[in-house]
Amino acid sequence: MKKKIVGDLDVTEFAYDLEVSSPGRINLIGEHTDYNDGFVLPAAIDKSITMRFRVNGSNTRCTIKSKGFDSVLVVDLAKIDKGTEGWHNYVLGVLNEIQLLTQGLKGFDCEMETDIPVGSGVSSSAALECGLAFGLNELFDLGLDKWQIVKLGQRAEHNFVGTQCGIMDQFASVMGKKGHSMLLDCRSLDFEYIPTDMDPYVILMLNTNVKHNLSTSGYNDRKEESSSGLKIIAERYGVPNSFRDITLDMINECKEDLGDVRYKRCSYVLEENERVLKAVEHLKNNDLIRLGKLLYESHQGQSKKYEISCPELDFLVDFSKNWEEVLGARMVGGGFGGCTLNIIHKEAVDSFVNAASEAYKKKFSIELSSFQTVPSEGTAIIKRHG
Ligand code: GAF
Repeated sequence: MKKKIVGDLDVTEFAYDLEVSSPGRINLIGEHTDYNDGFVLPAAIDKSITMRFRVNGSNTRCTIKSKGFDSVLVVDLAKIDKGTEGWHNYVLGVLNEIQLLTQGLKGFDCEMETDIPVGSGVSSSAALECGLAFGLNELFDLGLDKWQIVKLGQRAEHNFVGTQCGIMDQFASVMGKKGHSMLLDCRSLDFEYIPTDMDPYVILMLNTNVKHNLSTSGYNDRKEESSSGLKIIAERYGVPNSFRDITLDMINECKEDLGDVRYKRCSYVLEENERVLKAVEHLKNNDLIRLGKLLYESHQGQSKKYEISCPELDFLVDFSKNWEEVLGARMVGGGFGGCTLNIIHKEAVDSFVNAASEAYKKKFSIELSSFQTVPSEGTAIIKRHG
């Protein structure tokens, strides 16, 4: 094997003890509802991060090598501080959270590569967090269960990355099941696997390849706007501070106190929750036409009421409306860029992608990319040696 040195580090591919795969996710419907005690309907996808691990014999020295970024992160477990480079904080955050929960972590080497488009709203970040936590749990027999892995991934993002995300992405990455989406009640954390085979329709993702600067600050702002709106309503009616304990009538009656922005945010959350539950009924009844309509309504809410869309996403959703083979489309994930999800007849995929790419390029001078996906298994071991 040929030695490869980056800086003073030997980054030759190593013989590993364990190989883990951790998927990204889509979300059929239910956006920005997770941190609002609401419902979501995500699925793990057939794009994932692959992570190979080995115990390196050191007590505290860890190396994490990313093939995509061609860089190595070296961590001393005795002293974990926030880093400066993008993906480092996901890793550092996870290591820090594991250390807070267990004593069992020791030095390891990890190399990783991914085919999940990064920064595209399909949660390459949760895949990384959960793959790392899951792999280390197996490697060092830390005794964490799946929900602990989900929640520590979320905390890593809160504490080290700075996005006050909900639970959906980590949940979908870890709990995903082939052929199923998952209805998650983000208040109780109860969930149900929903068979999601749409044949002859398929799930097509169109990637705007834009990520507007607002993506972190806008996300946190939305969280603040919805929760401060909720507080006003809950106080006025003396009900618990949860979107599950208020009604649209209450929101309407508080319209003046809420002001325009908070009014829009709060009513969106309740409407989106209702759409998720209806979507599940339509999926169960194989009524894809009604499901598709809900996707369009959902996007309308995200664009006009929650204001997390952007011109590129709106353009692609509007474009799809001219195609009868597309039953529905909407933005996916945190918003302000990333992908649209389209439910489209399988025979129309190629011509639709060609036409959308041409129109998108003409309008924005940006290349569109696309991929088809299917609901897939969650984070899992691929191979173990020894
Ligand atoms: C991001 C967050 F990480 C999720 O928790 C969720 O809020 C999503 O945006 C919007 O639905 O992916």
